[in-house]
Parts: sequence; structure tokens; C-alpha cells
Amino acid sequence: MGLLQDGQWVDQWYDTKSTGGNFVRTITQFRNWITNDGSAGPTGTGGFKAESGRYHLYISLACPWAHHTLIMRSLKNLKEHISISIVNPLMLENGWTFEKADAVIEDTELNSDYLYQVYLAVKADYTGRVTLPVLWDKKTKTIVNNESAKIIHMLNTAFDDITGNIDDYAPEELLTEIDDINSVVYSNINNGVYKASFATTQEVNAKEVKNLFAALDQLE
Ligand SMILES: N[C@@H](CCC(=O)N[C@@H](CS)C(=O)NCC(=O)O)C(=O)O
Repeated sequence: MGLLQDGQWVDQWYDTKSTGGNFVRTITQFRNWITNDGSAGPTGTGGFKAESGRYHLYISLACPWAHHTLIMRSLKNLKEHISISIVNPLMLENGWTFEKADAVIEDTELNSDYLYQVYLAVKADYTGRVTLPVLWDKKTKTIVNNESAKIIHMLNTAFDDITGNIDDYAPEELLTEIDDINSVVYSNINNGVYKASFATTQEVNAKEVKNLFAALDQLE
């Protein structure tokens, strides 16, 4: 487990000392959008037109956020249009790796051993966590986006002209409700598991476990 600092991989655990034992998630840094005509999306720059075979998803089967993107790829008939790599399920001293194991699909784009090399290919002095999912553009050799909620949002419509699948998982009239539920799921369940298990004081752990189960009850 580690992160990149000025382009150097540093093997260190999450810093919870400066945050009173609390796990605090940092914000993902790549926020461009694939759109059907290549125009810019709500954030980032344009130039990422939906094209069959152009994009690649790096995921982990052990990651709840990456799962969202994998499910969306399937629901929207994108399997033959967006290729994938699956990292080794163990995230140890080198972070996510492509070390051979069941279900691992190697990095066919950059032939990397470690996911952090994908980040460095885009930004040689990258500083930050090296997280999945990562949506990669083969054409411009860059990361389009590494925030799962945004990736599933763009996959919902960007490729509709290519696949003919116009199923809409985020209808305009339900967006507010979807965003409200997502924020409960994101912060209290997906991230809630991290906040509980990476807490480094007993008090914080007890508080976060309670919060996690309260959120599960709330959604039930
Ligand atoms: N906000 C991101 C979170 C992604 C994330 O944290 N993924 C985890 C795996 S489940 C990861 O790669 N963690 C590596 C790390 O934090 O160093 C998203 O929703 O895409």
C-alpha cells in the first residue's frame, strides 16, 4: 500500500495520525468526459469522442467502485467496445499490480507491472494515490477519468449511437434522487467500510462501524 510523491512510489500506509485516527479519502484527479461528439463534458477538456475500441478500463474485482464501471460496461453492451485489464486482487507494497493470478488480465496498453506506471505515463511527477477504476484513452495515451461515479455516468449515454442501447440508468427526472442515494452509499457504505477498517483508534472504529450499519439499515 503506498502512493506516488513527485513521481516516486512511496510504500506507506494511509496517514491517520494527522486526522485523529480517521481515514480521510483524497479526491481523484482526472475528470475528463467521453462524449458522443468529443465535445467537453461537465469537467475537464474535450477531445474524447466515443469510439469503438478506443478506450480501456483498468479495474480490480476486489474494488466496489470499479465494480460499478464493470456492471455499467455490461448493462450498456460495451464489452466489445471497451477493453479491460484486471489487477491482481492483492494490494501490497507496490500498490495494485498485474502479477499473474486467477482472473488477472495484464496491461495490454502499456505492459506495466504496476498500476502506478499507468499514472506516471500520463504525469511523470504525479503526486497522489493510485486508485482504480481508471478509464484510459488509447489514442491520446492519457487517463480520461478515474472517478467511478463519473465513469458510469458517461458510459450511460456516450456510446448510445454506437451500441444502439439507449437504456437510461440516470433519467433526468430521477437525477436528484439518484445523487442523494449515491451520496449516502458513497460516503457511508463504500467509503464507510474504509473509514471503519482503516481507523487507527478504537473510538473512531466504533463510531464508523455504527455509522456503516445505520446506513445499511437506512437503505433497507
Ligand atoms: N473515488 C474513487 C475511489 C476509488 C478507490 O479508492 N479505489 C480503491 C480500490 S477499491 C483504490 O484503488 N485504492 C488504492 C489506494 O487508495 O491507494 C472512485 O470512486 O473511483
